[in-house]
Amino acid sequence: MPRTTRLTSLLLIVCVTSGLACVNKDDDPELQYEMTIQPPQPILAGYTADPHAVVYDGKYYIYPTSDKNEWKTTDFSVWSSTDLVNWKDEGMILDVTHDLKWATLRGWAPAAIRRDGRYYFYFAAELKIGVAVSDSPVGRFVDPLGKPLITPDSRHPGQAIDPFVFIDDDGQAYLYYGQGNLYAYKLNADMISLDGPPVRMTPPHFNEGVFMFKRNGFYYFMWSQNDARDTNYQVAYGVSRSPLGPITVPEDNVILQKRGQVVGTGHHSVIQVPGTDRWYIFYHRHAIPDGSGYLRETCIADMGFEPDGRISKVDPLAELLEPPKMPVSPAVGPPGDLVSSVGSSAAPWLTGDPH
Ligand code: FUB
Repeated sequence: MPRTTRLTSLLLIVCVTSGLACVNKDDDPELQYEMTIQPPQPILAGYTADPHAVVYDGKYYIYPTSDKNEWKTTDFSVWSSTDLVNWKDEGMILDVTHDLKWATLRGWAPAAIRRDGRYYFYFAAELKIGVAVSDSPVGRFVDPLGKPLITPDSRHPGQAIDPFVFIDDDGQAYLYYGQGNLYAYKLNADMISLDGPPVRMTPPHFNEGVFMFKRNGFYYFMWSQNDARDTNYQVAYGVSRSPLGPITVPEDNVILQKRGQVVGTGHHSVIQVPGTDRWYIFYHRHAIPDGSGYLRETCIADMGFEPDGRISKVDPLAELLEPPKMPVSPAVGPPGDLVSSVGSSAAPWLTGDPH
């Protein structure tokens, strides 16, 4: 029996035998016990959020939002690691205030990818989405367009924030984004222009922070629910057979939510250790002890799957299991790709109506 369950049972027995009323939420022994658990340490120094993790050539990188109060953020930096535990601040890669012609503030929630030896960095600034390019994963990045790639549009309700980029096995690239609604554009091979209008593919209870990866032929779409300032900010998912949906949502599809002192768990990303079926989730929480929805910190946790392909629940109070050594020849697919190396399996739970 897990230690928490043992303790809960013990406390419940005490409640019953002593006649104490244990119904008040503040008296819930499980919740009280959870509050005593020391949360894992954040992995990046300072206040950061919306961590987007990638793997290039056997090295891990995290591109986060550099948090400032009221989300008045002005620049982006990148961190690198070879072991997922020790992270080096590689410095600023884009200064929103000085490097863009079309925005000076509110640089939020980036996404990064490599194609043909060039590195592409998608980000929101002043509720528009831009793209910047570099020859190195640690920048600096330059805006090749001199204007946003995506601007708000009354035909597409919701905020133009929180981009996510993905290149499928056939080479087609997609740019997903949105708050309130989830949209997907096809990107041209140049990665800095859009191919046609967007597809709306909003799943139920979607708020923002879309992320997608592919495993065993299924496209796993993940997103954040509720407002980022809410302690109930949490991560949910659905799956599709296509990169453009529709998305089918399984029952009980929230896989990461507040627990104990850890609240506001969301806007995440996922990496697969190349050549393995080991997965990690990177997410932010309200900084402990004095954070908020504006002052957050980046964390990592193990992520896994049930035998039928469902994503297992992530425990934000669990310490990281020993990270695997990065394989010497890492690439299963292109570096930074997320194609699984395990065989395909049926997903009998994938029977609900797609959205
Ligand atoms: O970091 C600013 C905003 O907060 C992001 O765009 C949202 O996803 C939320 O995390």
